[in-house]
Amino acid sequence: MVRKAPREDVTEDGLEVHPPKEWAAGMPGVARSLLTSYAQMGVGRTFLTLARVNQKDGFDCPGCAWPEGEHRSPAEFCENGAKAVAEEATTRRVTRDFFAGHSVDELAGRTDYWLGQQGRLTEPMHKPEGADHYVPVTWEKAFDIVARELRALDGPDEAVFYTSGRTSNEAAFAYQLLVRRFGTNNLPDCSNMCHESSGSALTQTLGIGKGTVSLEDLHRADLVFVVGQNPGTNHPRMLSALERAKRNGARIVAVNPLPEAGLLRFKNPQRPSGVAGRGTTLADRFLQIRLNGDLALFKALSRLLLEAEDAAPGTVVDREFVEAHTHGFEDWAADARSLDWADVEEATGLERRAVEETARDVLAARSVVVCWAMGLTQHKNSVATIREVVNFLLLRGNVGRPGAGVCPVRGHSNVQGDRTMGIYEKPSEAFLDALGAEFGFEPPRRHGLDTVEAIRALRSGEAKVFVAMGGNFVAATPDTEVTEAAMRSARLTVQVSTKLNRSHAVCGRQALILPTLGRTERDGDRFVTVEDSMGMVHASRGRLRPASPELLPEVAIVCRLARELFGDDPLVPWGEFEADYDALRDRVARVVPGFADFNARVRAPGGFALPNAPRDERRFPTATGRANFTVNPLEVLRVPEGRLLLQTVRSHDQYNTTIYGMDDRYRGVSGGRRVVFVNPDDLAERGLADGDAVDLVSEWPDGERRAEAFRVIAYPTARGCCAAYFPETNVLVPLDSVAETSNTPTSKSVVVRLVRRPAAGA
Ligand SMILES: Nc1nc2c(c(=O)[nH]1)N[C@H]1C(S)=C(S)[C@@H](COP(=O)(O)OP(=O)(O)OC[C@H]3O[C@@H](n4cnc5c(=O)[nH]c(N)nc54)[C@H](O)[C@@H]3O)O[C@H]1N2
Ligand SMILES: Nc1nc2c(c(=O)[nH]1)N[C@H]1C(S)=C(S)[C@@H](COP(=O)(O)OP(=O)(O)OC[C@H]3O[C@@H](n4cnc5c(=O)[nH]c(N)nc54)[C@H](O)[C@@H]3O)O[C@H]1N2
Ligand SMILES: [Mo]
Repeated sequence: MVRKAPREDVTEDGLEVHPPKEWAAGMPGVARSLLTSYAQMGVGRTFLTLARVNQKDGFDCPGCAWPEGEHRSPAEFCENGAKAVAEEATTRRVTRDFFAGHSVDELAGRTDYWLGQQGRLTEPMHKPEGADHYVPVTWEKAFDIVARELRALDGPDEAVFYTSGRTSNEAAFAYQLLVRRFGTNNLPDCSNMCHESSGSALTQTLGIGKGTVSLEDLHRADLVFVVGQNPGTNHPRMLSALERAKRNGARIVAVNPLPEAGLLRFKNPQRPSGVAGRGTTLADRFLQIRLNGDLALFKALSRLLLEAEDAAPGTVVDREFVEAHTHGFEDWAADARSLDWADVEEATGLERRAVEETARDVLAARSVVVCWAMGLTQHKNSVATIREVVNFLLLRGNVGRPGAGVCPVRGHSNVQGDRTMGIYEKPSEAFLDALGAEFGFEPPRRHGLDTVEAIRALRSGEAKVFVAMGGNFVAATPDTEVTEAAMRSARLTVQVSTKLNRSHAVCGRQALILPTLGRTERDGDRFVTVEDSMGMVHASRGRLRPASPELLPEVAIVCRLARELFGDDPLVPWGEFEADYDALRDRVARVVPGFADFNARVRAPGGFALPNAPRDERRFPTATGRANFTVNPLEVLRVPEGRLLLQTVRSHDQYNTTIYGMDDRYRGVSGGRRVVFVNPDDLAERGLADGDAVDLVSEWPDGERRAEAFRVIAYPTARGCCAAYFPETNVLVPLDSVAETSNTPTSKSVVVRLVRRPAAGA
């Protein structure tokens, strides 16, 4: 399977490569964000909009899920948050004339960048079966088409309802209710590709699928690990929290194959010293680990802690905690003690001394927080790796006390809230019981399809209708060629979207685009709510005039579709929900634990915190009723001779599949995205050099996959590893290469070989 570079990527002529930066944010960050905003929004709108980001009476930044905290500065946004806002608040528009002028096939030949640059969608559009263009359609007709196709199915499980993570709590709750009332749990979401591994590992070990720290805990920690995460680009406001922790005396350990700018040094744009000075050195220790080496690292650290305990019994292991609150310690400890150092060194690429020094950091710290993101979640053994992080923390009682705990850093701004509202293909019995009791129906009990399973079901024809509440399914999912073919075979695809993207162009035989409001826009006098990465729920109120008078809020789209589908529904007052989100929130309050008195509490400034049993009361609602130590065998990922391990990452100029621009400033790249970062020694071994053109070829039992035409960049990544951007490299990730238990595509460990391309003109 070959993925050709779409036409606009031939701007690669302008590609320039400079040495990577050693610090993040600061003045260039802010100046950049304002420039981006001006270009998209105009000056007045820029100030009006950015002034309202993350303020207590404003809207939640659609950038990431990092919490806001108590003391907000007047500019509580970052460079990349501003880009996310500008992308949504742009004054550019996609109109019916645009669709008349561009066929669906032509749009499929464009890049994600070009598509996103066209602006906001303005009215519902329909591609009838056999047509080559989208044509305008009324909302009534659009809902009629969807309802008809859903009713025509042989059963509700033939439909799939995807969700991306920007959807508000209100829309998510209404949407899952519609889907379950229709009769299926086919509710895959972007989480399946994102933090599903965290959810799986944490639910089993701690009894909650979320983190156990508050922002305050991070500020108070003695030692913070930042593992498999690039906060300088993806969670820039987290750098302020890390800086604050440092001022309070914390040490920071960065674990990453790449020396990411934000991890090394930070200039805080919101403090005068940040603009001019040298900024703060963030990471005290940088462990340049091999891809997939983290399970070995955490196991090795635990083993060293156990040895320290043997040398001075009663001083290292938190016996009281282990005895009172955990299960499985002895089995786990026996396994950890048998760890083979040669395996650790091979898996991590780290010297034993570096691991030993890190263990000393841990021994010196009263309280430890481990933060992580996609570097830990997108591997075959991700769930095991995260369970090993939990073991490491439990050992010294670093869960459920101030300054300590697990901190999976979420991606999309409401991905955590969507899950809390029931967007989940494997809902708990308790949730279904509560939902059924509240609305008087029997929800389906059979578990539904996750993202990878949904693609398989579309491919085999078992699923026929695909509905997406946001996101860009075909571009975000793995195995591009396979997924695109699967999607094109669907009878109907429906995309509820703010902006044009590839999933509108690579669509089913019949397709609908339903344009919706973004976070920044006024929804009458209503507000919605979101939950951040640390379980704080708060209101979000858009202020801008909607991009077009034709747009409907997501809640209205769900409710009107429901009314079309169920007619006069005696059980659910869809009309009332659409008009009055308080009525909807009252129902959430009765179904979802932790939301009692939702309407009153969410109106308090800053919102409210959801209960978190491990954090609040050291209670672990697991199968054993305790926090579980687990045994996770170390299997060193050995790469065949001549191959490299590829990770697919984000550049500084993208939001997942939304490409803001062609630069990756901190990594020193400008003017292009088809690049692959490789260690200079690995290049030399292969007879390759910086600047060479290569194809990336991944190997899998069912065949090879190829991504063509990448420029090699000699880069200080860990040996044996390389990195390139997603979504361009998604074609290389086989659909069946997934994490055990969580079924997350293994986007951070793809075995590839680099194949030199013939010189230009040859
Ligand atoms: N501006 C911006 N913000 C975003 C996003 C965006 O695209 N743009 N996306 C949002 C979303 S949905 C998410 S999930 C988050 C993603 O946030 P991140 O997880 O920071 O995103 P990635 O670019 O995938 O970066 C993965 C990081 O992990 C490292 N890594 C990869 N493999 C390994 C490994 O095996 N071990 C270790 N220790 N490190 C490894 C990589 O070198 C890189 O630094 O960001 C959110 N915020
Ligand atoms: N190879 C590889 N693949 C990956 C990853 C990786 O690291 N490597 N990361 C994975 C991760 S972590 C994630 S989260 C997924 C992301 O997967 P998705 O969430 O599906 O993708 P996005 O690119 O975030 O979706 C962007 C689209 O969302 C729509 N949108 C934006 N705001 C709104 C809104 O408010 N409402 C509605 N209805 N629509 C809106 C716009 O039309 C925009 O085009 O990708 C995954 N794919
Ligand atoms: Mo994500």
